[in-house]
Formats: sequence, C-alpha cells, structure tokens
Amino acid sequence: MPRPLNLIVLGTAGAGKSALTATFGKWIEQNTDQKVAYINLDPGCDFVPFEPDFDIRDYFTIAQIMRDESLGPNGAMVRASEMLEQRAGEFSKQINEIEADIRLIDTPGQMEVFLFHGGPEIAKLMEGVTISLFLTDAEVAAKATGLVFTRLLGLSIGLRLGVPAISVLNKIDLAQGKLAEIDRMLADAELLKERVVKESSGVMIDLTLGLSRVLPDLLPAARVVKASAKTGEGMRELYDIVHEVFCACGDLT
Ligand SMILES: Nc1nc2c(ncn2[C@@H]2O[C@H](COP(=O)(O)OP(=O)(O)OP(=O)(O)O)[C@@H](O)[C@H]2O)c(=O)[nH]1
Ligand SMILES: [Mg+2]
Repeated sequence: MPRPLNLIVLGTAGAGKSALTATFGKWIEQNTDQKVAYINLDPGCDFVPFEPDFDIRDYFTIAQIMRDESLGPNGAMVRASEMLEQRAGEFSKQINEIEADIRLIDTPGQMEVFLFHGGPEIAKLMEGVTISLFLTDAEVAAKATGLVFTRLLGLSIGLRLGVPAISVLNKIDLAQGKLAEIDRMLADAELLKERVVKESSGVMIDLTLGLSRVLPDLLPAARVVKASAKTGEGMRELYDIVHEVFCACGDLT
C-alpha cells in the first residue's frame, strides 16, 4: 500500500473496538510487511490492549475533566470531544508524523459524542487514505431489522466522517448458530425484504418496505465482514476488504 492508510475503529459501546484494534493490528504485523501504528483517542479508558504510539490520555482524561469541571461521565466526554475538536490540528499533526503504513485509531464508546465533535475534524486532517470500521455485535444483525439498523448506522457514520465505512459484525464466536441466516440475508435482497416486513408491524411496514427497496443500492453486501476480536476469525477477510476499499479510494484521490 503506497500511502498511509488510517483506519478509524468506531462502534457501539463495548462492541470490541479496542480488542479488534489489538487483534487486527497483530494480525497485520504477523501476516504482512505493513508497519502498524496504534492511536488511542478514547480519553475514558483505564486500559487499552495495545501499546499506543499516540495516546489522547497524555493530554486529558475523563476522570481528570470530571474532577476539574465537576461534570458527570457523559458531560466530561462531551467536553473531551470539544477539546479534541479544538486541538485537532495539533493532535493530527502528531499522528501524521508517526511513521507507519497503517494507523489503527481506537475511539471512545460514546460514539455519538465523538461523531458530533472531534471525530470529523480528525478524519479530515489525517494524511493518506482514511476508512472507518464500524463495529457492532453480530448478534444484533441476526434479526433482519437489526441488520438494516446496523447497516444504516454504518452509512450515517460514513456520511458524517466523510470517509467510506466497512461494517464489522464482531463477536461471531458468540453468534455461531446465526451466521448462516445473516449470510443469506446479506446475499439475497428479496429475502431481507421479506424478513424485515415479517418483523415489522403497523405503520413501520411502509418505512421498512421503502428502506429495503433502496438498501441494496446504498449498501453493497461486500462491505460487511464477520469477525471475532477474541478468536481472530475474519481478520484475513477484513484485511482484504480494507485493501479493496483502499484501492478504490486511491483511484479516486
Ligand atoms: N466473545 C467475544 N468477546 C469480545 C470480542 N471482542 C471484544 N470482546 C469482549 O467485549 C468486551 C468489550 O471489549 P472492548 O474491546 O473493550 O470493547 P470497546 O468497544 O473498546 O469498549 P468501549 O471502548 O468501552 O466502548 C471485553 O470484555 C472484550 O473481551 C469478541 O470478538 N468475542
Ligand atoms: Mg475501547
């Protein structure tokens, strides 16, 4: 990969962002010749399962903001995101100076706060090609409406950050019996539509029918990866899809 690639790892609280950052980074180091850098943008965590090359906690932490400004955890996270936004130029400069082929960027559990403030600014200032990985529990996607919800959220994240988003259904080790059904729904738009209608009721049927008509165009199935940060399953597939999206972005820039 000729230019640095930034992978912003986002996802719902506890979806496994930090675990996947560590597992995917290790996989890349062991299976390719790419040099990986680890960036922690979560000021609220006590522990990260990788050694950060850049750590936002060197500048501020949620515990410290709570103390200094008499705020609760969510108020402090909003404040931290504003600080991230205000100092995005300084932080992104430091991150851009880290020599690496791939920068894995772990983000806070309060995803919406990061997406409102700080996240878009950082994404804009990163040098190279930037892609986001959007993690949710695979379990959620076992229901058709859950799958649609997950994929729409991924699409919104891409829109907000201004970069392509790859959906990662993490923790597949906990959803083994449901993976075949997820695959069927991903591969067959008609089946997904049927299932969505079956799960919806009342006025929601019109909405879900409308959505299921546009989804296949908006969300190509190839952008979904099933993975486990715990067992390491799906890392090769994730790498291949990242590479594909990276090459497509490269052609456009
Ligand atoms: N079984 C299983 N557990 C996982 C997997 N990935 C993460 N976990 C567990 O899920 C919990 C949360 O993982 P984290 O990596 O801290 O998740 P996170 O998204 O970074 O969490 P926040 O930053 O607090 O939002 C931990 O107990 C992990 O060990 C997985 O693929 N399978
Ligand atoms: Mg985390």
